[in-house]
Amino acid sequence: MTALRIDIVTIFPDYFGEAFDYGIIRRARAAGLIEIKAHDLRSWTSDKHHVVDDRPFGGGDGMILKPEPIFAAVESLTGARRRVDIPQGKRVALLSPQGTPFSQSLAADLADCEQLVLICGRYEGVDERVAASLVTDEISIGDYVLSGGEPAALVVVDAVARLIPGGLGSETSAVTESFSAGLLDYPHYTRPTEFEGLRVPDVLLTGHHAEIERWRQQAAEEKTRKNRPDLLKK
Ligand code: 6GU
Repeated sequence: MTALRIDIVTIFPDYFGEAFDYGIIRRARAAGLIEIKAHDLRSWTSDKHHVVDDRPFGGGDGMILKPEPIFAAVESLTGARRRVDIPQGKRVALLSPQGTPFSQSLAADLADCEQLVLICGRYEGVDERVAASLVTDEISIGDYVLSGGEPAALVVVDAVARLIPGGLGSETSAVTESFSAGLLDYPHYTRPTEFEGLRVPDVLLTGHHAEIERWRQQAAEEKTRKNRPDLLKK
């Protein structure tokens, strides 16, 4: 068993602060299952002012992240200067709103690799040669625009860390819960049985395990129909 190494490339390394010091990520790190480091993209610049961005060819608003520091970062972290040279077992992902949608199955794929490099996009874009020729994956976490890839990197690290074998509080919950079954999770309740007139469904108090199982399946389907009907149409 060798630890999954996650390298985050960002212009805001301090953004990640204590983010990896809590919960499952902290336990996975403490257990040696995962190693996470945030690197400053500016450390791979070679000019005096550590410039990482420039104006877009063709005009338009905003600044574009330059290719050279990103290619240098990936070379120093993986040994490869092109996607085709990235070794089996390593993944290099650009986080951008133009990426393929992040999903539980992609998280499971990434949890299986030995090294994951996450490149946080910033400003109005990243020079397209990074997506076209360098990275193995371009990932978006949803259909909305963030000002940078840093919050998305946190999302990816969290989803991946909890899928590493041995990194879970409860071994089975990762496989039985939402999405792995193609449905949302069923509703959960705990004490008290009545709170300000709001009752826990009686069936959950009966101890009839088969009936409880049936109720949970049906409740999961209803919740999915209400909140995520798109999941049922596949
Ligand atoms: Cl990965 N980055 C940015 N900047 N915006 C996003 C995103 C990523 N995923 C959804 N929106």
